Amino acid sequence: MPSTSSVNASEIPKLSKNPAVNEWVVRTAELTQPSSVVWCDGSQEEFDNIAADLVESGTLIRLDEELRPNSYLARSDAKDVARVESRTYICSEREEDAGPTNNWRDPAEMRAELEPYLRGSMRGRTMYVVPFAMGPLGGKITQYGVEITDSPYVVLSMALMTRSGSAALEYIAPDGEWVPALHTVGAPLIDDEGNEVEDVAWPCNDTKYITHFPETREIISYGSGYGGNALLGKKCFALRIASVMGHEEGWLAEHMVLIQATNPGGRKYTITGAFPSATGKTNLAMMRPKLPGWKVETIGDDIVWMRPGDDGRLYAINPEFGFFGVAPGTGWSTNPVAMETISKNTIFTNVALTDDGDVWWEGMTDETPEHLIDWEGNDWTPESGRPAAHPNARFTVRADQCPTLSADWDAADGVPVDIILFGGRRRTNVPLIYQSKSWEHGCFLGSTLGSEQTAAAEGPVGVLRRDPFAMQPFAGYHMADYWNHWLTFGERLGDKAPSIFQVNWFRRDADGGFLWPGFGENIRALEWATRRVEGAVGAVESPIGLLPDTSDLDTEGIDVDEETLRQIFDVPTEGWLAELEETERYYDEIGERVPQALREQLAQVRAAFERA
Ligand code: OXD
Ligand code: MN
Repeated sequence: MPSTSSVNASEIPKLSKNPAVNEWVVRTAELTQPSSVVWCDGSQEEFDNIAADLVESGTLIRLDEELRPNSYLARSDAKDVARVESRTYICSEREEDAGPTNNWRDPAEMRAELEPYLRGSMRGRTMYVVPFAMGPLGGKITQYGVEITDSPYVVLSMALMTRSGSAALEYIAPDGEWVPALHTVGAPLIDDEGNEVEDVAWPCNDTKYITHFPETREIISYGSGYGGNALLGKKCFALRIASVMGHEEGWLAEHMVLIQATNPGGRKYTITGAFPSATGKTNLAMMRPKLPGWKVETIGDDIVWMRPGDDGRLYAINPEFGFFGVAPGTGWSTNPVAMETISKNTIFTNVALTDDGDVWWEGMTDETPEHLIDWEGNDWTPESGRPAAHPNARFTVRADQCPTLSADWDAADGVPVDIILFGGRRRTNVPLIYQSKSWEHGCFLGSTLGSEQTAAAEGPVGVLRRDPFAMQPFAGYHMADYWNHWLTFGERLGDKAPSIFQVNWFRRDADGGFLWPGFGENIRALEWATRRVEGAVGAVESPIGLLPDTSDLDTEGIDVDEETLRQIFDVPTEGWLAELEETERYYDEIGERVPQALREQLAQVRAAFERA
């Protein structure tokens, strides 16, 4: 039964050493009018109590204790299943600073527009205050934030995805920087007339706003309880706001995986990779390499922050503390490490429930169960003719449950990067791997990255969409300025700059079949990259970049014959000229701020095709 009176401001604890945090908490409570305010300490006891309450209220289903210890299933509202880019706004002072890839709104106007939605939005609910760190506590690259939310599901998710609670609060110094991140599901339990409204398992609002104020480093999210819309440390802070911070302060906030690959001789390479949403970043992060003697260790699967260190190299951290991975397609044959990671202490969202109280999704096992309860709570059989799990169903789990987690994953100041990968889901044109000719050329590759649309965001699945640096939905400022920022690192890092490679695990043959086995076999492409870094192997010049001599690619033990290799590395002139034309159109859409250096790269690639 919700309390009909809202909390009294004088009763709200002021637990931060930073008076601005305390004031913001009080101000937000006065605006949103919750019935109580709880500062989260991040303890296991707190987690367990909230989870127990959510089981009782029907938001969470506790899974079978033997099969999936201490794990839960949540089913979202069917209209709240992915990030909503159409309702995501960058509210910079000047429109041109948001650029053509973002929805821009004037900050004052947006605040005024949000005010009536936020006023009373938490009535009858508890307002949770979740201090959190993005990055290892006390690290040089780390940043701090406080999320206020009225969603206990979000509190649990933040506890898995970030270093949160009292420990993080301690690091917000009295005059230290921190990002206020306000989240409400927009579903008060008391209406404007004072009547009680019945709660539902997944409260949300048909109207959604995911808003960012880059100059004042603030986030306000209204109406959604799902993933990147609601776990504000992730896309909103660690990418959109952090990319602006990085632009101003000389560092990079990227939508990247972060791994270490060790060769049979014991040399360890740190690799980051920008891949658009749902293109197998988690599979790469947790790869079991199929080449004998190789080891891959995991540091992060989604976001990387990089900053030049005192030695002139580029240092990287994973600012997150957990994985919010796409469940469908994750299985014992494709990603056994992820399957082990999520064997316990995991929250699943929008997957199917088995009759014995475990979870299931398409691609998890070779055999499909005969009966399930689908992600919407309905009976399901293989004959139902619809997926049992939502295509964007997720698992949320702490990173330290990952059996391949690197010992360096919590290194306070990060690890120096050797290799940067750019990769999309591309049926045609793009070879398995090739190297950039220079830093500028590498930036060109990043800026032209594209991928076939997946279910991680709204939009038609399968259509090729430009996703430069995999940051199209996440760069919090003008895309061309962002490209320019990347270009500046060429000079700053000089010969200490990581080597850049383009990869594509998804090339298809004429019948639509995948040409390359992918997954653990991708180590064969990475192995070539590491040998290039060592200068131990040559490369073949091509108009698009430096290709492997196919005899340098280790294909022993896999079913990839010479003809297949030829197709995998084919660089079709016609297809590329069409693509370059499209790239030029795309650059024109981004506008006149596109760096001249990138236009020159485009001209050089085109000229090389014309010469060939
Ligand atoms: C994600 C995404 O959830 O990129 O990581 O959409
Ligand atoms: Mn992502």
